[in-house]
Amino acid sequence: MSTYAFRLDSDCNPDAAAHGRLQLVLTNTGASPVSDFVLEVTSLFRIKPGSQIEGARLIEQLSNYHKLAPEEGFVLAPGASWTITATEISHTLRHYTYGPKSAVITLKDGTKIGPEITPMTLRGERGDPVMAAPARGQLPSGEAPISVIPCPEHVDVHGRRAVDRVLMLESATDEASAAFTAVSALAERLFPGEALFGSEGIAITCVADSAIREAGYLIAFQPDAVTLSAADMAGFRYGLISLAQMLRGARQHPEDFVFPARGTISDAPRFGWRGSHLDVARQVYMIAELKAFLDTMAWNKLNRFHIHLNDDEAWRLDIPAYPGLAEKAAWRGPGEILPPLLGTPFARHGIVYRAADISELVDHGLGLGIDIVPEIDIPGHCYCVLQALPQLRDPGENELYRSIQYFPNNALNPAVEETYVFLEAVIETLVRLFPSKWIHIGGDEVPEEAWTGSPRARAMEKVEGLQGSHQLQSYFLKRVQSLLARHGKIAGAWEEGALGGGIEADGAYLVAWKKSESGRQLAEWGYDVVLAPAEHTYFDMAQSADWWEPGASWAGVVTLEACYGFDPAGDWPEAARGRLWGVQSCLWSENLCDRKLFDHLVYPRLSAVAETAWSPPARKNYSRFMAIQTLMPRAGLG
Ligand code: TNX
Repeated sequence: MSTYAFRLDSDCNPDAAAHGRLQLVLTNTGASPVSDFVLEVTSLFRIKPGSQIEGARLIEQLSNYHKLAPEEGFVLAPGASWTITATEISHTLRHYTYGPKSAVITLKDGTKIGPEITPMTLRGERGDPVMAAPARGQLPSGEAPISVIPCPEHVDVHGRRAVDRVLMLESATDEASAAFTAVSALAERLFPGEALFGSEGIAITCVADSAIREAGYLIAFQPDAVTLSAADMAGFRYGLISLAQMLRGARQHPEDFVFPARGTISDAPRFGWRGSHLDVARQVYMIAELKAFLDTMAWNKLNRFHIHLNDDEAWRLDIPAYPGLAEKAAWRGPGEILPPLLGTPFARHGIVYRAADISELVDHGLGLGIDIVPEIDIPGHCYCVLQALPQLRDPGENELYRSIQYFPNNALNPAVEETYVFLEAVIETLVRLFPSKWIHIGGDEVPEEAWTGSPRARAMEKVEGLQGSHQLQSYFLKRVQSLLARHGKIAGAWEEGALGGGIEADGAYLVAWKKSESGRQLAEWGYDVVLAPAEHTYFDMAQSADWWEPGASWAGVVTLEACYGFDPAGDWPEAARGRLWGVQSCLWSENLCDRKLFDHLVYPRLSAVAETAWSPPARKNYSRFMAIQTLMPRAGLG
């Protein structure tokens, strides 16, 4: 019997061509020669469609899925290698994570063999991926000796109490007791066995005080008593989290931190919107993983989870009125409407979120004070939607356009009426499942040439007096916004939602992601704004320029210090400041087929964004942050 085995190596030489030279080297590590085979590979690079490739023919491609075959008659003998060289690639490859992520070789009899894939090298040099967490720094002198992130607004504490005891509720309002139950359960999930809360120990008296600001709290320490005052459930929750953070810090690093015996902490968030976005379309996330992430958000006092539910590469939410949609578009694999992409194994792979899954997630969030803000990304990023529901295309469309990720004709068409029937059904489902006041409708990265080949779109331009893709998009987003308004919902969109006349500012908010300055511009145009500038808050960006640091870097590298150093609205005029709702991070999941990267990319940058969103700018101090960040939880995925 023959035995087949292969290894797929890859290398990048950035100096050899405009975007570098990419080499794929398939070595036959088995005992039999092979011929007439094909190689399928997914990655984060994309070879330009129609470009010259040395050593191979590109016989099929969709975005980062490539099907390659050797020249006719080529035989790959045992021990020999087949080299493919491409010099026209989509973008400069800057980290090993841009390389092949999944692959399969199909022999002429149909046998499929998965090769061993080695991390992509730089100019032939091997290395080890960087996965180390940042080291703990020393607490700078003059800083209050408490281990609370985000840093509280006012701290004036003295002395220390013994910390071999747990936090216990002495007396409380109903709200405070509910907060105590939720925070103790959270602490037990995040730090099992650490015994932070219990029924006998440091007594906490909870007092309702309507004079305290929304979500704020006041802690008064005495040698044998702690009083926690707040006006609402969120305030009690955050006060209890701060107390638990102090207890942990004082236990683990008594040389720097105390659980105070006297004094006060008074605290309230700078912004009402303290968010994290996660792309659950590019990869498969189980509900349990999302809940674990929410737990870490809550410990950082973050309160908005923006869940990106669809993209070109998948549609995750079951829409009962369109049962075929998720059934088809949530799955990638051979013979599916989507091939494997971004590391998907060469077998059917995906996940559908049904009503019960969403309820579980929403309830988990509500218990932690986190609103789940769903995003349906339209009209762009809809390749798989249009594959699953081809009736949403203009049958007369006669021109090819590609998105930045190389998906062909991937935007819902504003001039196809059934689009709105479909979106009404989607919105009906979203409204039923997500209690959030906000529904995000995407609006990003629609190719400028979208719809130029659509006779219906051209006719609509005439009838409605519109011109070009931006104005068509504005028409489309406004119509969807009015569907949302009927349900009393506010529409969110990425900053491109302002193009071509834009979405109505009333009943909308925009997420500024391109540059720190773009948010200011939007605010001056009258939009409410959430800031998520890629150069500070995109966790998919690598943390150094090192090839072996995982991530992308189209927006540059986002070191922990650059992330922490983000100064929202620092130079905004007063009038624009009033439009700033807050700050959020974004994690796009292209690289997260390897779930082990999750913690490395997210933590402690999550805590850095949380401190920016919560603390007064004058209170921020990177050295103090570095001394505390190692105490913050990680989701532990993968
Ligand atoms: C841009 S940011 C996108 C996403 C990609 C991301 C990768 C935004 C609104 N759109 O489609 O995943 O870059 O960093």
